[in-house]
Amino acid sequence: MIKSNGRATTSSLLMNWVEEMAALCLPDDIVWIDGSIEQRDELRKEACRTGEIVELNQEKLPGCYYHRTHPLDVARAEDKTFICCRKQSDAGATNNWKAPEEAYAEAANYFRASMRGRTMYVVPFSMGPVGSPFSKTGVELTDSIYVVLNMLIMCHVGQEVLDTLGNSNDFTRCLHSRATLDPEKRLIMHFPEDNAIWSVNSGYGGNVLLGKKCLALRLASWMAHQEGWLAEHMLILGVEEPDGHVEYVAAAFPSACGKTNLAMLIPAEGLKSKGYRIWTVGDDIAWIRPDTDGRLWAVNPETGFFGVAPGTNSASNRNAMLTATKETIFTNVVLAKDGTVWWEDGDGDPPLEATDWLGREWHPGKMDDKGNVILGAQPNSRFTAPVSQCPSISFRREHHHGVPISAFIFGGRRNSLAPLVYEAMSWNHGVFVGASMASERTSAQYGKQGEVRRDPFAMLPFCGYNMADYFKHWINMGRVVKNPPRVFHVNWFRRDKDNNFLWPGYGENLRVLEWILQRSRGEGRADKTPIGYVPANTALDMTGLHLPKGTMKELLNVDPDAWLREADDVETFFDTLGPRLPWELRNELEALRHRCGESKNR
Ligand code: GTP
Ligand code: SPV
Ligand code: MN
Repeated sequence: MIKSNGRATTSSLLMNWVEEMAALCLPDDIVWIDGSIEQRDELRKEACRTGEIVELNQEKLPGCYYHRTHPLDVARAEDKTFICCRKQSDAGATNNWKAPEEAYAEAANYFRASMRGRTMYVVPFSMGPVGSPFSKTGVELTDSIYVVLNMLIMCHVGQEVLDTLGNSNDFTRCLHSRATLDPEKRLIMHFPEDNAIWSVNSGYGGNVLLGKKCLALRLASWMAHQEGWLAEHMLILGVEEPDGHVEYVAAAFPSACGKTNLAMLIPAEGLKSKGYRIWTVGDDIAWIRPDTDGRLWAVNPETGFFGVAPGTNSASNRNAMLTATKETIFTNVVLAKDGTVWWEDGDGDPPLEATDWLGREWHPGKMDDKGNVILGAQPNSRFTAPVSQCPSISFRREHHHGVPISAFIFGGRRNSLAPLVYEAMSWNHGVFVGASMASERTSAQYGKQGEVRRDPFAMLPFCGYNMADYFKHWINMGRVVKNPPRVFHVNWFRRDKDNNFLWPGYGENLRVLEWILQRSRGEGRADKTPIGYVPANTALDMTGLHLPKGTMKELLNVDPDAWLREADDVETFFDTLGPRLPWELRNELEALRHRCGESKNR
């Protein structure tokens, strides 16, 4: 007989499903998460007792906790992630696919009795404000308190969600079990036609916080395609001008390529006198809808940041550091003896006495047998912190309609080729720029680091349907709105011959944002190149930033030969996407080749 803390819902649909899943996973207990502080505190105590989390120094880091994932479970598992729709062609060439019946049966083998001796937590959650017409409801069943505590930060959770849901069937059924954490048996499966997600044998963020990448991107992108909106891997930020006018941009960069950093930008010293202020609306996911005013409006469906720790410090991202000072969960960073945390390129000196992310004794400069320095924090270690604690959080964050978008920005890590910034020549060209995005692989995904891979719209791992259809959907979106935003591409990561970054990045990126907003208003001087418009000489305000002579020229340089090679590579990629690839993109590709050829002959 399963114990339970009582019916928290009158919905027979929900009760039946919870009972059905319990009959599969066989938990000892079922606990409904009500969203109260009292219950959260009980769960924290319980997880500390079992060692699932560690309480940090409550004087220095009030309400903060520490967690280590399994050493083989530190990033999203893209090769174990599947879209399980009836027709394989609807998942498309970029997604792993399994037939739904087969997928359920395979995963059920791992879920069966996986919660014996454990508790099943029922987590009702809302992506977006509870009850807003733009929000989506989910219920996640999980055997991990770590997951529950993260969900409490990342989205709206609790009784309020159940009350709003009532007896409706309109919720995403999310099932998660750590099971044995066996990487060979790990499966992250999405059933868009059933509005369901099954995740088993992982305990890492993006694989298990099912409201985030699984619901808010993979399933939501499927829904958005059918319903006429966009679910995107984008940050949203507002730039406030001295007169109080705020304009908003949305930017897509692949994982660990600077969304959180840009979303929380603090204006560079040299630009302070201009009086700009940056407002953070979101750092990872944007849901975007056309509105009656002929513009696109965006909301951030999350209430928390799940940010990369290494590299985050008071100089690179002061707002993130200030956000993560309380009520924060730190995962896979260095745990100091005094109950504080540290990570590479963080604040302050590394602790002399500490344990590393693997739980081993660790000290600064520790080396392995081969003389290589041992990192204390896992490169994809993260902090989970409430957005409400962010000093730059936008007052419009919870607004039902969100914010109107003036510009879309695409970007990635490119050692060479892509200039600091360029503007697309039209909406369709902008879609081409998004579709042909590429970036060096980072620690946020398994695979060879540094290798350049195509990552269209930063959605390669997150588009829940056929990528070619997704491109067409973007092309169509430009037609349904009267004033589509202009589209830009940025690259903060271009390097010189000695492999140093040419651009200082971070707060200095505001110089580029300023030009982007000028261009969207029809101002800002630009030069036409084969790939689009780049800032004209002296069009970027460089007050207070002294780059070595020639650097700006190198940053904005467009090499037609290199772009012709790029065009070949893009074509090879497009060819893998199958027959549904929109002809408009093939036209854009040929136009790019033509312009590069012309510029060579000039
Ligand atoms: P996900 O949470 O995985 O989606 O990542 P993200 O896109 O939010 O990336 P994040 O902002 O956490 O940045 C990842 C890494 O990029 C950090 O190590 C940053 O220090 C680095 N980074 C961010 N902005 C810049 C920049 O302008 N220039 C340079 N050189 N590095 C940057
Ligand atoms: C990303 O990898 O893009 C992230 C982290 O934002 S995760 O939630 O793990 O997907
Ligand atoms: Mn992300």
